[in-house]
Formats: sequence, C-alpha cells, structure tokens
Amino acid sequence: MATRHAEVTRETKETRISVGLTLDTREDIEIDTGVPFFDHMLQAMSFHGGFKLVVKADGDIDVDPHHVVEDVGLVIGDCFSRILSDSTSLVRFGHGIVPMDDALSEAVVDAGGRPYLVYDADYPQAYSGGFQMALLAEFFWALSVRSRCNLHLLCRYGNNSHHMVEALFKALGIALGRSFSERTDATGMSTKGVI
Ligand SMILES: [Mn+2]
Repeated sequence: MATRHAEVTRETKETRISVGLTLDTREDIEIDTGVPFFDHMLQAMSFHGGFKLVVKADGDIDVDPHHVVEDVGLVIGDCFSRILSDSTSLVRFGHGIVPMDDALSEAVVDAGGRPYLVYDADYPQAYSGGFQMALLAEFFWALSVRSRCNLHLLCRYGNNSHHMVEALFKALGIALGRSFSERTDATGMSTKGVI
C-alpha cells in the first residue's frame, strides 16, 4: 500500500500552522499548538484514529486561543481533503462511540465530499482548566468544511465537560480512521460512480 500522506502549511497575520497527516500509522504523533488542553484532545483523536498527526502552531494565543483552534481545524481539514482527492476507494463511512467514566460521546463521518456539521453538546462546565469549550464549535466547523466531510458529533451525556470532549475526540478519531481506510475491493465510493 502506498503511503497516504499530506502536508499543509498556512500562514496569516494571526497564526502560522503546519500539519502533517499520515494514515495507517500512529507512531511519532507530535502535537504542539501552545494550547495544552487542545493538544491533549488532538493527541487522543490521532492515536485512537490510528493516523499520525504532526501539528505545529504559533499564533496570538495570548490574545485568545480562538484563532489557533479554528485555523488548526482548517489545516487538518485541508490534509484530509487532499487524501480524499487522491483516493478512489475509501471505506467512506465511519462511526465511533466512546465512554469516559460518566460521559458517552459519538461521532459519525461520511468522507463523501459534502461538508456538513451536526454538533450537539451541552457542557456542564464552560471551561476545562483555562480552555473555553465554546471554541470547539469553531474547530469542528473548520474541520468539516475543509475536509469536505459530513460530521455528526454528539455528546450524549456526562457530568464532566473534560470527559465529554475527550470521549468525543476519541470517537471522532475512530470514525475518521475508519472512513479514510482503504477498501480491499476497488468498487469505488459511490453508486453514482463519483463523489
Ligand atoms: Mn484527559
């Protein structure tokens, strides 16, 4: 199997982000966005998804981590989009459901070229450490639009926002990993012949 890899760098006045995405391995994952809680979540997504992310982000996080969190979503999305463009036989649909103590979270992905996000989470605590949970909506929107994937992300229940989000990132990793795995038969990704 050919190495399935994409690298994208994006630089604006607010942020400089570089992302490397390698499918089918989870060795040497490296995440450094300057936002520790966000690093922890991306690490969980990458590891449980079975794909290697290398993310380096510099940005105006002293103003607000908002720009970095959103822009990292854009660039990770760009990497998935490139792999989607290069692929003719992805499994395409993927699903993950993950518990973490009190919390249960679920993710369903269609890597079908049609971006759409459904995100339903009602967090009991607005922050985990210094990280504002509301920022995650920006990340998920950016990821969905730029990866051209349909993402359904549901935090079903939980008492602890950290657990709910961590379970969601693991579920999203699993769902993305499955969607972007290769079919062993080369029958294509859609009954329409194209996606
Ligand atoms: Mn944790």
